[in-house]
Amino acid sequence: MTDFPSFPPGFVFGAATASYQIEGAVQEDGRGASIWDTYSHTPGLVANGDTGDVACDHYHRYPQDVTLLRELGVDSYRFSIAWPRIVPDGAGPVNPKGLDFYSRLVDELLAAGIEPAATLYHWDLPQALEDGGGWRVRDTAERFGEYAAVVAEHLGDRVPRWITLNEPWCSAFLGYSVGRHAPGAREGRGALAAAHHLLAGHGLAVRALRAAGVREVGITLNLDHNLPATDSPADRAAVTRADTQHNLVWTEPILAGRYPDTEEETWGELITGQDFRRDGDLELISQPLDFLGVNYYRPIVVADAPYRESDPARRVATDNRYEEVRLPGVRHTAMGWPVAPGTFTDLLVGLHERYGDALPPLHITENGSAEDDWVSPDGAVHDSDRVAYLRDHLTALRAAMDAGVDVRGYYVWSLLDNFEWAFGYGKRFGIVRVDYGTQERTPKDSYRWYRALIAAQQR
Ligand code: IFM
Repeated sequence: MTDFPSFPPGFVFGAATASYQIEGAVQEDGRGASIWDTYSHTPGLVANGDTGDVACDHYHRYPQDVTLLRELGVDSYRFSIAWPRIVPDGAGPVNPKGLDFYSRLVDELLAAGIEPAATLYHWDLPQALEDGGGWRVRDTAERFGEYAAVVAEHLGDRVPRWITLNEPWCSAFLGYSVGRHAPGAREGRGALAAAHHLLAGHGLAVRALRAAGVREVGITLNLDHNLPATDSPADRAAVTRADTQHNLVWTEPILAGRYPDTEEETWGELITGQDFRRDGDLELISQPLDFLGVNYYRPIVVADAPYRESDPARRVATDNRYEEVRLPGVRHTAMGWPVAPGTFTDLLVGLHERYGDALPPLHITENGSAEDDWVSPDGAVHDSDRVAYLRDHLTALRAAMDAGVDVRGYYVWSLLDNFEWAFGYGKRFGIVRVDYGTQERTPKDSYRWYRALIAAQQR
């Protein structure tokens, strides 16, 4: 008999996915091109030359995937809407067939007794908007607000929980500074402008969703728990810069209506002048939310480091004079990420302590692990490392709740193995295995474990 952590009645159990990672059908029913189509089709950028062209073929197989969700027993399913399916050129005509797809998905979920939770932006920006400057320019934020209004008008009555952006850190910094995500840019001020315009776009989308009268509005952040490699003042200062770049750049404007007071020491001359900020932006960005979505996977151990680029004119926004070092003595997942569940508790408790009453209730909108799992001769996938990861992180979550953090839900990442961005299909996060040759779905041991955990709760 397994001992499961228990959660209060009403706690939401869910599973999550994202459009480009699972849908495929990139040229069907009027969908426009996204920056991920362009990026993945550029030779050398994605492992193995993988693209999202077919992915898990969810666009055609969504009824089967909803059946998997129903049999899993989840209360809610978090999916994302592909902006280029709805507004193929990013601005201008709306594509009714794109809206129809999500409408059918939502109806299928509701018929299965599952609450839809929709993310408006999980990184698939219409390519036409990138051609006009992408998130570097204010126009993209304005267009995002318009797109949010269209989607909310059509689905707002049936989708109770809305997430404006998924992990804007990745959009701004992996996309415009590190260059490991679409559009693959390596910039300084461009990335900081992108961060600000993502925040402004979030604010405009919140307005649009509120105007449509939807039930719950939030944003999802991938918050990092940064630990100093040593107790030295230099490593501690490096943690401050890492915290600013990963966390405070989002949480300070959204939750406290201010920019981080550590931004100068983090970005130096890149942040001075800030001509992309406008009067009234902080009010727009800090509109009250019904929940904050937190995605958590691993701690980051940070050590002080010199600038990677000696020429200040060539520095990018993530060149914050720190480097990640390996956490000794713990297992690492197939992503090379350390498994240290106690840091999940610490992150949540720290967030609660920092923001107090200004912190809305939390939903853990992603948590999970990539493992090198395989189909055994008995036809099953015995992913015991993933089961241990999920068990230990749910236990750590429960500990944070016991310490006073108000957490209302948990979504496992991910329902399906899927396109893991620049890593392609080689990294498997699913609790259901996908055979990309046949599109066969095989629930793993972790699926059965999660199902049993949900069934064991007092509802
Ligand atoms: O696959 C991603 C997801 O798209 C966003 N959060 C992290 C996951 C694992 O890397």
